[in-house]
Amino acid sequence: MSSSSSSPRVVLYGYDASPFYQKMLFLLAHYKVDFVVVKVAPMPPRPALSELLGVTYRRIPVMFLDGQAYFETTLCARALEAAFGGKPGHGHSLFDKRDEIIQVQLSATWSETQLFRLAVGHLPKAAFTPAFVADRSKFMPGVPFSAEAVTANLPYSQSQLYAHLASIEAHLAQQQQQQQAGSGSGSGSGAGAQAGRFLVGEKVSYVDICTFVPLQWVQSFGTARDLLPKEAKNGGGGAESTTPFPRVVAWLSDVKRHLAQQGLAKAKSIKAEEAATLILEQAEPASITKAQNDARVSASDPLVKAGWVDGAGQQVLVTPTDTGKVPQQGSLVALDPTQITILVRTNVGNGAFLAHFPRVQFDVRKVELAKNRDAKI
Ligand SMILES: N[C@@H](CCC(=O)N[C@@H](CS)C(=O)NCC(=O)O)C(=O)O
Repeated sequence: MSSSSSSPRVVLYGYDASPFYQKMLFLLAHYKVDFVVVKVAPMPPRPALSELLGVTYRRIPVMFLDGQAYFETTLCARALEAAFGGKPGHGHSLFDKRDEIIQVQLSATWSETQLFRLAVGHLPKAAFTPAFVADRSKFMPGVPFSAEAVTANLPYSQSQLYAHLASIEAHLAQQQQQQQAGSGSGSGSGAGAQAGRFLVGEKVSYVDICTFVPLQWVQSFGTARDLLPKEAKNGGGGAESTTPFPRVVAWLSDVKRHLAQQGLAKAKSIKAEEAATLILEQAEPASITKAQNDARVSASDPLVKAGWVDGAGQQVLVTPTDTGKVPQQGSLVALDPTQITILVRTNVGNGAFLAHFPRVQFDVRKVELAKNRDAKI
């Protein structure tokens, strides 16, 4: 039972106000991938995931590619890159192979953690409805989350944003100087006016998209308009001329333009039931069996040595350690140095699919040890 070759290979779960969901729309637009979307609520419960697919992981987005789940957007990006990056009819590779790994690590810790937290520190007052405050206080335990707390801390958040923007501005200035020196010395890259406009070279890269997401989010709030003014409507230099960071504002516009040129977010929304059927059809038993046969759990893995994990086939819980610390249960298929794969069984019917998590910022341990988990992470 396999789905037709014209079925979209990607199913994305999310809601429009989520910046990480928007990031996935940008990536899918860049790679020119046909995909469908299941819109879910901005707060749990999300029966489209929990009831139909047995997904208890609480964060958004969740992406399925060829019937396999990818939790966490950098992992999603790398799966999309492997499937589509640079292939005929798809967008260029977003990862420079010379320093892909370091770019991924820096994006995850700098853009996605530090800048994202700063963006949350600039949320407008209207966002803080009682239900949202109650939910997101549980989502980020230990981080005071209320209109009052965010307002009281705004000078710090702005000072941090100021420092990060100054670094990006200086980096862009350096890039442009090098570019000018390069063309002056007759090296003749011939790359034209766009060269050096992006963070790591002449083309949009993964670093651009990761860094763009939280900064564009702040820009859209208008709560830091002295630093990041909204774009001038007519595309003139108005916004750039009133900010200390004109290169950053111009770079944000360039990334936005690149994404718009890719025909941003033309996804079709489908019903949760239809999506679950499609995913479970694509989750072919043969590829699940193959993954189980290739199972990799090394006896020298630190978690195996410590007795937190015994081996493949065992029921484990995988839990984010930074935000939304809700575990996902499944049977362990692979524990690689950088990635965790489990088999998740659906609550209804007899479905099952492979689910992948990064290892950084995720805890994995056998179910029997679950009681210790909250104390440890
Ligand atoms: N590092 C994660 C972060 C995901 C994340 O924090 N998502 C937010 C939405 S933007 C979320 O799930 N918030 C709580 C919720 O929507 O229930 C990723 O890259 O996927």
